Amino acid sequence: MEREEIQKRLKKELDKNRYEHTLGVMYTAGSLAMAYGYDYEKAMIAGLLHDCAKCLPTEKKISLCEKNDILVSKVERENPGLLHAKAGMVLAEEAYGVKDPQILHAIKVHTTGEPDMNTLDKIIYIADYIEPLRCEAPHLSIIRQIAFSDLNQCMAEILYDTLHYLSGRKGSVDPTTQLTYQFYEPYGK
Ligand code: DGI
Ligand code: FE
Ligand code: FE
Ligand code: FE
Repeated sequence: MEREEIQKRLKKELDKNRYEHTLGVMYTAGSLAMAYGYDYEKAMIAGLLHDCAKCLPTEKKISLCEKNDILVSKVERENPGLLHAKAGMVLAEEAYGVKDPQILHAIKVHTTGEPDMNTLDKIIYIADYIEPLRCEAPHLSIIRQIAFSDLNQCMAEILYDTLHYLSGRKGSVDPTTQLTYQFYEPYGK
């Protein structure tokens, strides 16, 4: 599917705020790609689709994963907000015709991250956090600057704040989020 066609379809599938966030992530991912010499069209497609499964019911997200033999962990079952990443990878391929394994992988890991991410993974993870409509996270202004100078340091800062935020909430931390932080922590300043 062409980017414009994907965009039209997402406008119907997502609620208004989520759609606008998605456009923010698309353009921010494109900008980060330009800053780091990465294929910006590819980054924009990944950004556009990263939350494509966000507005599906939990049951639907679980079934998308299970029928593709993707393991749904106990933590994911108990915190279904995590599931839209893996389900989004499946949906991007099945419903939007994405075949590029790097785009699919970036969607898969955009919520928890994973240790030793590739450039596109980091671009999408970071764009999701810093896009212009995001306003609730702390240190956003410095994190937005770091995003354009050092992707690994930026990962460290975002993960630090995310774990701090999660520690004050009821849901449990996904072990992958913890492992991702352990990997990037040394890059923090
Ligand atoms: O889908 P978005 O809201 O755009 O962003 P996202 O996919 O990065 O999801 C962000 C939410 O996911 C945020 O509320 C924090 C939460 N999250 C990230 N890591 C974990 C987590 N929630 C739990 N329970 N455990 C985690 O490890
Ligand atoms: Fe998301
Ligand atoms: Fe995120
Ligand atoms: Fe998002």
